[in-house]
Amino acid sequence: MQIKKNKTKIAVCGLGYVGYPVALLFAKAGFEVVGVDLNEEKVKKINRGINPIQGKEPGLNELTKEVYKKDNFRATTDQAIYKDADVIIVAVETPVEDETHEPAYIALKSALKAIGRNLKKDSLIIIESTIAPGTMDNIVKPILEGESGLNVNRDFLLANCPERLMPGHLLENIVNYNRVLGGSPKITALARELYKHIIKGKIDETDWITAEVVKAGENAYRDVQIAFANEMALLCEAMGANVWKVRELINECKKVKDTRSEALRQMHLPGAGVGGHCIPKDPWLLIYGAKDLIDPKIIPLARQINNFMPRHMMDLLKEALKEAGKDINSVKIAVLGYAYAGNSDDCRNTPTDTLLKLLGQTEAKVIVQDPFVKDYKLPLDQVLKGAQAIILMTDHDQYKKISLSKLKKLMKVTKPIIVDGRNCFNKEEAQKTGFIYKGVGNI
Ligand code: SAJ
Repeated sequence: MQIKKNKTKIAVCGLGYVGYPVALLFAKAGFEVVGVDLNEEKVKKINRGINPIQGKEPGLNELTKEVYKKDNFRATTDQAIYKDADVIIVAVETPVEDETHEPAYIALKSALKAIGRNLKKDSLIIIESTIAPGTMDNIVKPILEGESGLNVNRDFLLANCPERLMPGHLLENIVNYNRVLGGSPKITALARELYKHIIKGKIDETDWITAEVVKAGENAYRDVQIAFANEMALLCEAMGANVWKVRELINECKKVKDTRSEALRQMHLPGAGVGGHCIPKDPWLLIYGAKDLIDPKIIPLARQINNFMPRHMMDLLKEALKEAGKDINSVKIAVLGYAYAGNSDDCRNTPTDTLLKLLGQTEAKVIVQDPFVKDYKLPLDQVLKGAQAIILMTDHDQYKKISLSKLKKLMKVTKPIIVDGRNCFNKEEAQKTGFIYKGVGNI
């Protein structure tokens, strides 16, 4: 097969935050693209030229309009269109089970079955979803071969090119981030021919298992780095140090000229927890690849530490209420921030859910505010009025701008409390203003 813009037909399976921008970029590059999604509403929206992705995504609305005019991209729920596709990019969700942390491949398996049943000879299939190491060999290949009766490499080509996307930067990431491309050399060379139409970043060719381990591993590494910062915060609280000052001075060490890159030396940010669509799940995908073979310690422990942090916010609240001589069951608590990351509306796996569950076990009156999340866009003065404590869970810029004296005036209580999960307020200033202040790593 050859990759030619006016000839190669591309199908994108899954029109979420990965598949939708990828489909648009290939259409913009001049390919005929059909996006397949099971969500009828979403398909209708896309075919009316409406961007289905929520949240601030620079350039995505404009690209939606530009491609809509070119009329070479359409969406459908009809999986039979794979019959005409020369290239099929799979970008469906690959969550892990809450209890077992095992991959939940429902979407992936059903997509692969539909593709296998409609597989065209000599087509190129590329898996962009994040998958546990070994999935290409043990799940993807057998389903595609089993459903199609064709043989990989001989009758069709199969590659793994894991997405590396952050909400809020989708188009920028697809175009500029370096990518890893797993498959046999002939296949990765062909896939490179395809991706060069939309990717400016470097493309590193390797094999399936390496590509799978790199993607899950890079996020597991970040999770461990964050867990270290969180454990440092807990240690600093116990030892009476300010973790933010400690972190600043540790990172100051980067001034020492040495070979390691500064980023590798940077201690990460302690906080109220780790949410999002990838960091909480990818470590589990990574170790699943070695299930029953070895018993990893650091990676599960990092998950445990990071999952503890929203619970620790509750501990800090209880300590502060005790100092204030207040009973949790008779106070109002204002939780600031529901989204999992600052200045985002993305709430997937938000640590705030864990905190709300714990608060829900008390009689406290709890109110949540978040300027980016539809259900919580409440006026701050209404939320703060009469609140004995605020718990800062998400570092939205809006929260950092609130003056402490204004905060105190709005709360209108004696011995007001700040539990600061993201180092948004200055402890000394808060105390001077009359707050009981408990910050993660700085109490
Ligand atoms: N967090 C901390 N401390 C930190 C960094 C993050 O507590 O030092 C928390 C955040 O508050 C958030 C969670 O971790 O709740 C995840 O934050 P994130 O910055 O990792 O954002 P994500 O989930 O969008 O991660 C993505 C990942 N990108 C891909 O999977 C392609 C990750 O690999 C990136 O490193 C990360 O974006 C990034 O660099 O922003």
